[in-house]
Amino acid sequence: MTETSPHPNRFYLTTPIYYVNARPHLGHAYSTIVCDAIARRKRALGIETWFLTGTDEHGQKIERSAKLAGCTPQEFATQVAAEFRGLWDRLGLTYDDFIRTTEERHRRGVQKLFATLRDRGFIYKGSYTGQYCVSDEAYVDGPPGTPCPDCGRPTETVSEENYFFKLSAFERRLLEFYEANPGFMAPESTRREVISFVRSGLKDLSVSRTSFSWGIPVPGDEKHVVYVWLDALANYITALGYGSEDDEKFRKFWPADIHLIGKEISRFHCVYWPAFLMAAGIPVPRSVRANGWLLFDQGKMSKSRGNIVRAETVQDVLGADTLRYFLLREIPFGQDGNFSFDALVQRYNGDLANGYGNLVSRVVNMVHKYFAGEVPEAGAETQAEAALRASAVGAIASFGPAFDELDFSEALKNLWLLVAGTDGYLTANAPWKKPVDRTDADHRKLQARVLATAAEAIRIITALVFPILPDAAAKVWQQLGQGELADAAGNGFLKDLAWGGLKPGTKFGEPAPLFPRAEKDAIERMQNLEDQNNRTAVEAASKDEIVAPSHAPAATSVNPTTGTDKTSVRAHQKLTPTAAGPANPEQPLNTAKVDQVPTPLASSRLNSTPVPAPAEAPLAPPVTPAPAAQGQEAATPQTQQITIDDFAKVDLCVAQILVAERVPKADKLLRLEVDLGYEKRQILAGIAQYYEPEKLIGRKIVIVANLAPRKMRGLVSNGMLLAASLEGGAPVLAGFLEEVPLGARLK
Ligand code: ME8
Repeated sequence: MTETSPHPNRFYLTTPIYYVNARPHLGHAYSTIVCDAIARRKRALGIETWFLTGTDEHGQKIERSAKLAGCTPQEFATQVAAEFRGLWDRLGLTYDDFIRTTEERHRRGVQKLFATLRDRGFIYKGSYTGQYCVSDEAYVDGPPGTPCPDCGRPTETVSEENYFFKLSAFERRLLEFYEANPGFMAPESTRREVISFVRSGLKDLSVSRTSFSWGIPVPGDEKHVVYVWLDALANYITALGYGSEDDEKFRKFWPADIHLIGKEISRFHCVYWPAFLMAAGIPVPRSVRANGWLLFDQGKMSKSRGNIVRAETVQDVLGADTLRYFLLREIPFGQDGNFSFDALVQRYNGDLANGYGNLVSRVVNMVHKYFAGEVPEAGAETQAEAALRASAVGAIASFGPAFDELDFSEALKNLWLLVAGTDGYLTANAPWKKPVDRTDADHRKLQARVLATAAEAIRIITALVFPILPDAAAKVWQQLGQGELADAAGNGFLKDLAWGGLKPGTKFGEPAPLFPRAEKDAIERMQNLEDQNNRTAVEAASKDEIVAPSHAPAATSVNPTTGTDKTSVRAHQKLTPTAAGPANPEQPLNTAKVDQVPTPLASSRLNSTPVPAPAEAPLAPPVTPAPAAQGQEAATPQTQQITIDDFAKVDLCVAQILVAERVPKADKLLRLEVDLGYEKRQILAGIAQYYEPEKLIGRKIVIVANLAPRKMRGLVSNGMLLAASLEGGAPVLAGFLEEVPLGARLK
């Protein structure tokens, strides 16, 4: 950051406020842990620090999630917000405030901001007809059917009376601002992306919604709720008291020094937010810093993809410090990075157990053993001590700037050179071994010199690493006889950190293990904890769910239009990819079978051996074949056999229908918007004659997700759904009796 702070001895930093539609996972923990490490270092430098986090609880997405969960949005939000807060507390994160956007203090502040923007002439009434991505809560340019450019999900068409913010008026001003403040946003990829977005032209932005009500009412026109991003971004000032009688903190800490965010929300923070603030006459934040994505199993870790790992799992097996160290050391800040249990255990054993932990334990134990736990007088330095001292002094000089640039990985890598250097110094001087050519007195001198010097190097390492390994550092501080690290940090001990602080005669604390070596089963234990948690989540969800007959097109599924019991015909049907793929999409399903597409369930017919499924991902309900069906099975023509590799090419996924509507002038086609968890899509299906669109909403189906997109009637179909194709009858959509997460793969 190059800008001069208006309050150099204060620091205000924020995390994104997290949507309450998903439980917290490692991705959220990553951003929050980064902020916690920064906040700890700032405080330890004697800087008055305010660290804010919280939850984003309004908007259409949350309203819909609550509806699906069968509770009110407020109940839903309260439960998930408590989980976020609970996790931050469990991980020992030192946030100073946790804001929920459903709080009164926030409502008041948002309404004041909205009124200020309106009074200053930046808000006008208009109407918006266009596309909206509910998942990102973002307006999208383009005709109906345009996918969201950010997440790729299908957008919904919105036509509403809205209030607009004159964003277009800020195009020049924002570009000038970026130019004058090169440190405002980072990394460079974010900066380039944002600048090119603004350069391509800014349109006025709709800042209210009228088609749903879960939000903050627009002051003076309560049928509108404030657009959720204006609502959410304002948390950074409402939490400080903006809009209330007591705005002392706002005056003290604003503008923020760092808004730390994930890279996908840069536009909101680097374009909309400064524009809102400029329009309201409020100073803009000093910097926005974007972390890259934590990836797991090749994709961005996210609830919707179903590839999450919980922070609790890592904490329970290897401790919270290990998680912090891994995230900050392994992933260069700003870049995407892979998370894997393997890499985690490797770092743990290599850097913490065998590295820092082992070094501390050797030195502390030797001081106890040879000097009754009292730091000896080091005596005169030799070249070896001078070299180690120089390394430590270098570490003090370089660690801070790298850390403050958020280059944690580099900072830690260099600090670990000092760990390795100290280790090497110990080994080279072997204070535990007296060579035959040395007198006792000489050896004693060497022991004193080496152990006092190594202990001092450990003190420096510990002080520097404390923001990243707070628990371990506190233990080492005790062992080095330095007392409570929390007290030292409260007194700004880092500001005066210099070589030579460990005084002779200091009494060491008892040695205690820091990072016991992780055994082979650590990975398995973490994996088991995750599996167990996934199973519990699925079971909990299935208990709440009322499985209506229309959700269960299996053994006794009923045709929604005719009411016919399908048991007798089910057996000789195949689950057939439906609609958008093959020859004539308008052809009724029962005659448009797509046998050439291999389907897993087709190869394990409904009335034959159940498909082997992993316990955590129930596939299809067990099917008891009806006698008649068994008889018919033999008559079913056998399809060509395929190999498992052939089958693996077909991506069959669980999806949920969000929107279903008839396609004008196409009697057989329905336009569906389905949620795969990790993304939303539009699919066209030739089932309009058999299913009432309204009855399909909320239903979970199976789709072929990797079918090449196809255009029909001017609309793009992205995949096809599976249904049992009945000779001469209606198709029956494939579904599940048990609860299955969206995006679960059928395999
Ligand atoms: O976007 N890797 O909330 P959200 C790295 N409510 N960081 C990740 C991550 C991953 N795989 N997954 C999540 C919202 N994050 C809005 C923000 S702010 C005024 C409103 C982190 O629940 C990262 O910081 O989708 C990302 O920006 C944030 O969680 C998204 O949280």
